[in-house]
Amino acid sequence: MSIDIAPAWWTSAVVYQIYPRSFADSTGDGIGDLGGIRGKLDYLQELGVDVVWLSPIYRSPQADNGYDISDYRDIDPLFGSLAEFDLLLAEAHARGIKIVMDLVVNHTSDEHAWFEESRGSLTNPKRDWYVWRDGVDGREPNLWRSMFGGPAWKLDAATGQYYLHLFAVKQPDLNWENREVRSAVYEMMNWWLDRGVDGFRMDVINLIAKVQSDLVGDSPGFVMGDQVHDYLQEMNREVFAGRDADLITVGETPGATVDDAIRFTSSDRLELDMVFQFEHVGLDHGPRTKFDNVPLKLVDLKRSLGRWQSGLAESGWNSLYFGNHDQPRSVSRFGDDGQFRFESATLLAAILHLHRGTPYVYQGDEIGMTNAGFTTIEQYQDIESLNYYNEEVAAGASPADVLASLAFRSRDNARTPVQWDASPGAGFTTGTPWLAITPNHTTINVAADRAAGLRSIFEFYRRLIALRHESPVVALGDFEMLEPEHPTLYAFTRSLGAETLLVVGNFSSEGLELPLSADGEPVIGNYPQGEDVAGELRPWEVRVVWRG
Ligand code: TEU
Repeated sequence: MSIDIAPAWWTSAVVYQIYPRSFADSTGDGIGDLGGIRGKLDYLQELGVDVVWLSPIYRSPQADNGYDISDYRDIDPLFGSLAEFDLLLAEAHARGIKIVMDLVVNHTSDEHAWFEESRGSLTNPKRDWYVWRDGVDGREPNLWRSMFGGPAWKLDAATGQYYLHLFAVKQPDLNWENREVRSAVYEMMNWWLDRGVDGFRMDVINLIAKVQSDLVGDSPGFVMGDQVHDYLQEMNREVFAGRDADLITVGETPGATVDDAIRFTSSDRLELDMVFQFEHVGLDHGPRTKFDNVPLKLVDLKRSLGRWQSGLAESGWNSLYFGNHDQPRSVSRFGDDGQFRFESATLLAAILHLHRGTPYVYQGDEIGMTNAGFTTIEQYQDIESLNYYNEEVAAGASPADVLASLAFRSRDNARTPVQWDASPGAGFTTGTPWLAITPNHTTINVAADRAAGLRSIFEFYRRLIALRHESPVVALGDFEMLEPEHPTLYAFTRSLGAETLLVVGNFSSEGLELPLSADGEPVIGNYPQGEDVAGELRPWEVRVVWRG
């Protein structure tokens, strides 16, 4: 690989995602807030992360926990105020931590002033800011389904037209074909950047471009319009051009292929720095819905991630993630959250962080938090989970079966409060938490993990993050997958110049005989050093060595 220009700073950076309502509550109302985040900046600095991405904190009716925004230029009072946000920004920057905002501009809340005007009348100047169509034969304009169940269109009685909502009814899609909409978004982005934020994570940004001819007729489902690339290039010219190079943009792009990602992220195209792709988190989804579980085969995971590694090797850049606020907890999904929780959480961390790309740590993963273990529908709050339950039960499914699906796939699994200590409020709140705290917080919590010495998952993450900072091989080295057909071994090398790093991990609770030599100078591993068993990996063992 030849590097003729200085690599971007984010090639050696690690991002930490905060889901504010579940991170830390400083007021006792049971909901996390900006004061809570400020109180944990030392913790994040110790972990060593470079960037914090905040899930939405804007003013919002909270129909989708803030992904339904009613005012892009204010902080929801649940979380604090603009003044407190400025404090957070200054205190984070003082510690060398950047702050990235979630940018949700495929849709707004139906309570946003823009939509209230738009729905007012057929002739309102903002009518065309959203996607309005007449019905066809007394029903919706096309056959699209909302991501959260039901048709993607809602009839608005006042004007007799339907508006498009790819997500909840309360999340009407903006019409990006309209130049005024785009300008209003760019102006708002500039306003935040002028305030000092360091970039944006762009929610479902590939969905902003609709194929116009699909909007009426029998188009069965959304397909990304090619204009998305024009929009992003325009955004670059109007927002990012001329600003310093320390910013970061990451687009969330469900359904994007490797080829799409190359177009989004090749540096010469001036669109995005990187995207979140979804292929590897769909491998265990059933054909009908994501709530049908198909046991994941490690060879499929390796084939998928390996293809993204080689696909973006020459141009473009990967983001690396196993979990976020929409996915189950990674240790419960890909590891063993019982007997081998420490081993599998650290194995997953090492595998992820040593791929080529920018790793994203989801809050709580750094202490191996697990799925929620909810058993009744009353425990759930997530709109997707509740809609799914109601639809399935209405269609005749047994509630117990639906609850079993939610227990492994619901987004609420990752949204339970961060477990800071063993106290009744888990150190998260002194009040009643908005979503139940996982009972295992009495043993799985930050305080216990930090006291666990060699078995601290936090400490293992801290070392991996430091390794990326220090080692050009980790940041930039070429990736090569080894033993792709092995059912339980995940093995690869990273190499740069004369240096090669070898990573071998055992994705099973049984011992594994190594089909390759893992000799070399130890870098990091999750079993006590010096006790390696030659030619063998113990349950969920990961071993990383420099190869001479
Ligand atoms: O998610 C978009 C998305 O496509 C999925 O991750 C989705 O949340 C779900 O898993 C579909 O089954 C983004 C946000 O991350 C999510 O929290 C929001 O609900 C959604 O957009 C709408 O803004």
